[in-house]
Amino acid sequence: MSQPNVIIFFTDDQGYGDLSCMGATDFRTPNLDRMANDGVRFTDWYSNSPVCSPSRAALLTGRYPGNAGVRSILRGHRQTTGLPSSVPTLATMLRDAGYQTAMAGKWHLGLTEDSRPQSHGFDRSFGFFAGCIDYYSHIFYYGANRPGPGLNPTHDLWEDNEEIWRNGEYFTELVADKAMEYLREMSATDKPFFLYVPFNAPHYPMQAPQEYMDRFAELPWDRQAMAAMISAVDDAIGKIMNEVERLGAAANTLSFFTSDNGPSRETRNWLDGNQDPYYGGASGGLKGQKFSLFEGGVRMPAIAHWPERIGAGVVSGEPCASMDIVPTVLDAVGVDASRYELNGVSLLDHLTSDTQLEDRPIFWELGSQTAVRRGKWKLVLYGQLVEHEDPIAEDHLSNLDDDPSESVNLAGQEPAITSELKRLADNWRAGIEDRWAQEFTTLESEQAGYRMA
Ligand SMILES: [Ca+2]
Repeated sequence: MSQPNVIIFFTDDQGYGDLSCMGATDFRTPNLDRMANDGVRFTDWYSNSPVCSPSRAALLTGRYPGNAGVRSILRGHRQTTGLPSSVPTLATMLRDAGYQTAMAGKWHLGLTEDSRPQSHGFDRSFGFFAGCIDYYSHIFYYGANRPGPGLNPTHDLWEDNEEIWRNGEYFTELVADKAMEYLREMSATDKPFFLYVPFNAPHYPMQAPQEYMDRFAELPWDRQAMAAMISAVDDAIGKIMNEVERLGAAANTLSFFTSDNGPSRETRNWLDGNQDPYYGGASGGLKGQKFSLFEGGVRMPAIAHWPERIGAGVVSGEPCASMDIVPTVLDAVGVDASRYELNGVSLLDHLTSDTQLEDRPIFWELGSQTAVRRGKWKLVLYGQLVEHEDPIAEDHLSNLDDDPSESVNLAGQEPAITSELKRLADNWRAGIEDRWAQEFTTLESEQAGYRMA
């Protein structure tokens, strides 16, 4: 069998509940629903971080963010360093295996030339490098009111390291067009391809063309804008998947869809002149938002799709994480994963023959928060619900089988489980801190605190 093509679709600040196949009754996402019906939909899929840059680092390297050199949200000025060039990405790994590689969308792993997509294995790249842009002017407006460079808004749209201007064109639609262009280019050769499509939507600013807003005219404004932005993403994914089909590559293309972190409550979404929180994103009843290590911050909608190898209509309840995509793809492609330092595990047998995964703990950290899930148990240390707020408990233990919304703290009732998980989490966190101090500490000055956009 020939090596599969690989596509990763990634959304930004999209909550667990915000697809119609994940239970949203006020949204319509027919293309993603079809992808889920034709593949595997995950109920217990996790991002490796509740914020953008570390989550992307884990997705592309197969490592915990702290082992990949990116632990916090990266800044948006042009001197911002990011993912170290010593850390291999899926693009470098696949290019070494003979693949063509392209990306269209949001990078957010550094702006200096040595941290950009082209320095991390992508042959072609289109999009922006900062954390977000205005969807029509492609300007990063969020460097203001901070010390250091980047005080002014900065234009941020690039193709292959050349700055380009497409003023007035909606970014989600530009991403779809460019992804299809790259697909056509790559399909004209006999090499397999890897296409990475990290949409900026539905990250703030909440902007969508009027035709998409009109689809959800019955919703309140904040929810309407979220629905419209995700509907535009859904249309873009439908167009890209149709292009894959038209090019004759559908059967042997392994595609993933997931989001980078939970829904944002930041006041920047709203932009109505008041500093009031935004409630347009839905975590499907889970606790916490973006920035939180409770489930709402890190549990994500996710789909795997590969017509030739993966059965249709499967729902997986195995705990999986974005760092598992790299080892899964390497396994599918036939590359020896032991060549690389990886923290994720291959999901290939689970996806293709429904075998269970071996039990393993999955860890998270952000600022003073640390968390671990093992089996049905989840322990969150100093867990916050949103940014800028105090932790709600020093130790918060949940049984996710019975209580996926982590409403009851069982730490007092289950001291043995709590102390065992706390030991695991503290050991893991200490390892991350040691590694960081030895290998990545010089990067810290260019990484923003976790409060920054
Ligand atoms: Ca994000």
